[in-house]
Amino acid sequence: MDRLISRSQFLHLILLLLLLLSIVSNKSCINAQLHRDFYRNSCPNVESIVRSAVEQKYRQTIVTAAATLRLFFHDCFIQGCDASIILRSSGNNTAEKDHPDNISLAGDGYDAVIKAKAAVDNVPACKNKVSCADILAMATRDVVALAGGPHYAVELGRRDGRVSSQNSVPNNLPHSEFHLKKLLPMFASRGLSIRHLIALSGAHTLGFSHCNQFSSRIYSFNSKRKVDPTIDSIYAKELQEMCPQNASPGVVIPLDPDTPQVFDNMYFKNLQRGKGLFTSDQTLYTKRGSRNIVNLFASNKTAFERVFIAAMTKLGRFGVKTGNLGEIRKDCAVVN
Ligand code: HEM
Ligand SMILES: *[C@@H]1O[C@H](CO)[C@@H](O)[C@H](O)[C@H]1NC(C)=O
Ligand SMILES: *[C@@H]1O[C@H](CO)[C@@H](O)[C@H](O)[C@H]1NC(C)=O
Ligand SMILES: CC(=O)N[C@H]1CO[C@H](CO)[C@@H](O)[C@@H]1O
Repeated sequence: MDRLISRSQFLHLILLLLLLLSIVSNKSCINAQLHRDFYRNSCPNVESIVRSAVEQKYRQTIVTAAATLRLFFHDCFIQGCDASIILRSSGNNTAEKDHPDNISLAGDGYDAVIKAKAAVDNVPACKNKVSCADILAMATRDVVALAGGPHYAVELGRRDGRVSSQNSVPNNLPHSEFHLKKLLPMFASRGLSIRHLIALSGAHTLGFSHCNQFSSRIYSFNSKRKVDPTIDSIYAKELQEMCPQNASPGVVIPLDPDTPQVFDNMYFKNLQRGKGLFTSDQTLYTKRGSRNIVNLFASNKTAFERVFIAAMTKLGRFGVKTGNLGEIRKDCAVVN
């Protein structure tokens, strides 16, 4: 009768609380703390310092571009973008980078970060102010632009993780033999849509792979067929020539056979012609939903670049440590 609040008022209150809760939790999820001018006061020239160090490294060794881009992807996927991938193994702890899935995380990506960090720390005001995680994010943006890709603004303010364990690698990195069905949830759980997944896979416009990542596609597809029918037959022959069954483990094959050093949308044109190197590449072209997106990116470079930038920005927010979490590592390869 004289209840303090009516049942409907009570329900409204609950709804309001739920709404507030979801806003709060959403906020911590999207990491509103990252922002573009994070170092405006502490190290105002950080972007140009990193860019010139990375540019110098790229001019010396062009594979720096692919190596750095892949490093960023692995870092963010394994336990958030916290530069844990850069830590080296110590004592009884085997770091992420020494897990077999790191194969071809070419040393030049690490080197680019170490050199850029040295350049930043060489400026007295900036010394020990800029995280390795942010340097990796900036260096990645810079190599994409240097290789001919789009230039984009990078959000900053990540702190470096203090843990890197080989045990955190399995299940966190996609494998080359995965089909869309297995790839999608790995990206979705990091807030990345199918469009993001496809645009990010466009990073395979750069760099190289070892033969073992696709040898089953050209030698032992299944009991009936030797060669994966989704591979263009001429391309399959070329791959068999470059990667004989007893190929030395050092042999590497370009992911984009046409323009392996240019960040362009050739990757998507390759998929249209059955020239995706991995199952995880060609699978993007096998179902209509994803094929439409591949076709869009193949025909419209601007559309690809826009989604790529959005996806990199989103990837760059995943699991970041801000505020009091983590640290600013003095040496990117070891915790303080
Ligand atoms: C979609 C799932 C993905 C799978 C299954 C995958 C798998 C692989 C594999 C197996 C290699 C070759 C490793 C070797 O040398 O043997 C490779 C290379 C590479 N990946 Fe991916 N990748 C994926 C997504 C990505 C993403 C999202 C990026 C970056 C945004 C990326 C960037 C690269 C680059 C640049 C290389 C060449 C590295 C080099 O030449 O040093 N990949 N990837
Ligand atoms: C290595 O293991 C020993 C004994 O279990 C432990 O005392 C030590 O702290 C460990 N070192 C590292 C770097 O984890
Ligand atoms: C290509 O994509 C961009 C960005 O989505 C769009 O603005 C433009 O109209 C597209 N161009 C064509 C020719 O469809
Ligand atoms: C660049 C790098 O750290 N590569 C390492 C990857 O992992 C293997 C072991 O699985 C090491 O031997 C490599 O040195």
